[in-house]
Amino acid sequence: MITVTAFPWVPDFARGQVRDLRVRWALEEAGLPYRARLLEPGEGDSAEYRATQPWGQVPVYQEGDFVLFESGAIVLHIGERSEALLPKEPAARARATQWLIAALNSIEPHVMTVATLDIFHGGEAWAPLRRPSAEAFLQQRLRGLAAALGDKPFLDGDRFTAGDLLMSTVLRILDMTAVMPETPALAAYVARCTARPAFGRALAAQLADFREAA
Ligand SMILES: N[C@@H](CCC(=O)N[C@@H](CS)C(=O)NCC(=O)O)C(=O)O
Repeated sequence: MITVTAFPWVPDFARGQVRDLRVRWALEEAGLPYRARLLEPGEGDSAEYRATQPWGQVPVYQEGDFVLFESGAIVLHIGERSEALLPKEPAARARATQWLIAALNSIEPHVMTVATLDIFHGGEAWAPLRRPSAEAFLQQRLRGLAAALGDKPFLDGDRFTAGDLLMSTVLRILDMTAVMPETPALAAYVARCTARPAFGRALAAQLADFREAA
């Protein structure tokens, strides 16, 4: 049985955002059954857990002896087993991977800069000095993304891929910030991705785990 590590508790603002959601969503798209393994208090700091995730973070994916960390790597691994995430045709598969890496490498760092400012540093004297340039840079990235999306339903055209899964989960992080995207097409894109039944099941499962662990 596949297991995915997750937290039993996070603050309210982070519920529905923790990165095990990406893995749960990919598993739902692929139709692979899994079980969430909720970390015990302090387990993230243990040598045993750090041997599977160097920073004590979630998610960690495990299937038998095979263990993997990094949500993007895990989604790609699951994609190997499902055309719902990675097309078989080599060029389309490479483009899906390209968008997944773009989500994690070209968009997420800038989303996280603003999210960290808004969520954790809002009250600090330096935050208002840093924020305008951080948001301006992010908006520039979002404009480029919106232009690449154009009027297509998904980043590579008509077909949802692992690239859309990662991109939409990264864009959802903006729900926790005060950023008003200048690009309404991206909000519609996120809504289109997250309207998928597999996303709904993944989100419901993460939220249910928080409720049940309370
Ligand atoms: N790049 C990692 C990031 C994982 C990550 O940031 N996990 C957060 C939850 S969303 C976490 O475990 N935070 C607790 C910590 O960093 O100690 C991935 O995508 O898997």
